Amino acid sequence: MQTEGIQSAATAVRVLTMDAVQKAKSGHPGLPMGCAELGVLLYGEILKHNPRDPQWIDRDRFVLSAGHGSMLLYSLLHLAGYPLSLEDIKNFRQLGSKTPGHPEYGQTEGVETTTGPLGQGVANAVGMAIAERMLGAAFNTDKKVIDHYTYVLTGDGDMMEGVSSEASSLAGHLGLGKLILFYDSNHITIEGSTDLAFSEDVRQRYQGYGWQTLEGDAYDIGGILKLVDAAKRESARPTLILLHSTIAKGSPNMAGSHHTHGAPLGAEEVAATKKALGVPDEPFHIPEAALSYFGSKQEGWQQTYRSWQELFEAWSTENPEKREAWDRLFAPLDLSKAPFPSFKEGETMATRKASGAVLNAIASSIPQLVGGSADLAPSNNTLLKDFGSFQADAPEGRNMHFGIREHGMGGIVNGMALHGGLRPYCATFLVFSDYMRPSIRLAALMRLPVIYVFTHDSVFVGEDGPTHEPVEHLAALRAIPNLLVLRPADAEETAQAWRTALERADGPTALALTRQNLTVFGKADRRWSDHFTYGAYVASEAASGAEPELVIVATGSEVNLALETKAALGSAGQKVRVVSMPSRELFLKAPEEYRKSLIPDSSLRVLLESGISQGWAAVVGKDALLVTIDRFGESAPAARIAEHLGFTVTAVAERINALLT
Ligand SMILES: Cc1ncc(C[n+]2csc(CCOP(=O)(O)OP(=O)(O)O)c2C)c(N)n1
Repeated sequence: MQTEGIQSAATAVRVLTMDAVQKAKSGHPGLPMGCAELGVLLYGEILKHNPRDPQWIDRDRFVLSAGHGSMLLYSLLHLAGYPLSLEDIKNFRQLGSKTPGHPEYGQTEGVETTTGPLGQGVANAVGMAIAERMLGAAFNTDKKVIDHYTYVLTGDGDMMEGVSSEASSLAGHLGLGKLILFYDSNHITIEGSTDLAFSEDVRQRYQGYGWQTLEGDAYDIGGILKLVDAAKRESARPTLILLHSTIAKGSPNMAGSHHTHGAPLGAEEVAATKKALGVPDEPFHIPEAALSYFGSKQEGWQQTYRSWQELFEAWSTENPEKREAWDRLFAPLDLSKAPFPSFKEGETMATRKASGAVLNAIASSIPQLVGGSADLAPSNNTLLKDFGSFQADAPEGRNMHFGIREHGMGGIVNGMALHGGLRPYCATFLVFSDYMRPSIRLAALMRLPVIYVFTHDSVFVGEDGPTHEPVEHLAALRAIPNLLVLRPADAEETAQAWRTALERADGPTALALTRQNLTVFGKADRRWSDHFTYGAYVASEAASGAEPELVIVATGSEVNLALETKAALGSAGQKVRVVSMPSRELFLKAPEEYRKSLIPDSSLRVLLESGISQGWAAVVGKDALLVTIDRFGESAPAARIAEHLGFTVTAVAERINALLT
């Protein structure tokens, strides 16, 4: 082992970190300095990776869950030879740089996921390890073309956040033996010592989850490698390696202090630290031995990489069918052969049920589609009936059982999507989307094409009452940039919504689906499915030739209500156009000409949605009549709630008549 080279590289990590943070006048030097040796061991000795091909599918994954320690990752990517220059390091935290404050997926090659919101990285890593297990089961023969580990580095903060507990609990249940978590236990967080708020026995907790747990010293190089060997030998359980460490190790006067967590050390202390480390007091100085250490690794990495490619070629020759399946899996999704079901006009069906029918019809033709629910599959209709459950002893299953862990589920599906080769979906009641909102936001930020099946999408859930009745959730989800929210109005629109979600490659989609039955309606616009991409279309036209005097814009279940109301208006209904708007975001992005033709400025406008009114003025104008629900729901049968809140044909017709006369 090249102890001297490793030590020197750790010094380089400390220097780059101190100087980058000092130059940016902000950042977190503590963790990178405290974990420098571990970081060097990961990138130099432990990870199977190739800096010349950061996308290599069979690389080990490394997730820096403690994303505030981003300089650890950037220093190592630079030293190991990833395309991240010293200039990039000098631009730490600057606009448009490859070295943003917290690692951002898609900005920097070698960054596997966006981290910073603590705990999320743990859930991402669990998702990556699940993906590895699934794909290994699908493709491996005696030649293991998918055979890699997922490593994650966490701090006290990650260990405190609930999302990591949810995900770790599931990882233990699933026996993810190729998941290895390092816990940088430095007993320091922002406010001071962890004694202030964190006194549990983390090892015992993880033992309770069914993990192997190990413990060591963050500066015992040989010891760490032995612990990793032990972790790798354990194939039936994930492993937690608790490492005792000192925040800002190397700083003579500030090591161990919470003041090093999130602020530059200051020029004087940087100079003192460099002196103590025995390096010249020059900014961004990298010792020669550090460079030659990583330089000496390149040949081995390339050899391992070439061996995998040879293995892959041999496997392809021996298993042409598997190879074909592989190529299909990693190619952009082709829906041309997916047998989307059709539905009959007049048929009544809840959109959650239609969604289940769509999923089951297309699942065989889209092998990358995997997912499940947070214990609500029978209600969410998300079970793939022809495929088994994914479990420790059934890695070929395509149905995930996330348990009642919405937040963990959100982070895990992000990890599955990040891994590559899978198109994951997950499900719960719309009202509980709040429980997973931080992960949804990250999926949107990372542009991951995850699909959320959110059922029971309104107060018409009924008897379960206001705790289970979403009112603000559609608006809250629409507020997340790059999240596409689709609220289909009948079974046909539901199929189109699934198609739209699957065609989307650069961001997540939330499907808001009903518990209650809706009638499949005849669509006035024959090109409605094309116009779905514009977010809205004419569901029912005003009497031919006439400019509509009034336009009712409705979403989801309220389109049925709008159509029935129009019918009930009698001859006055002739002046009314009904627009179905499955997506407000898509409509707002549609060409202005289309928007104006659908909702002419000259028409009276009514908006019908069983949710809060926030955001609708931008679509229908400030003077429109908003039939919305700007309060919590009630516990009662759905029909009674509809009456109570004015969501009946009679009540809506009355308000519209008042407008028309
Ligand atoms: C969800 C979330 N809450 C709060 C923060 C703000 N925050 C960033 S680091 C940190 C303390 C983390 O302490 P620890 O994990 O021990 O890191 P260390 O001090 O060792 O660097 C906090 C509260 C965050 N990034 N994410």
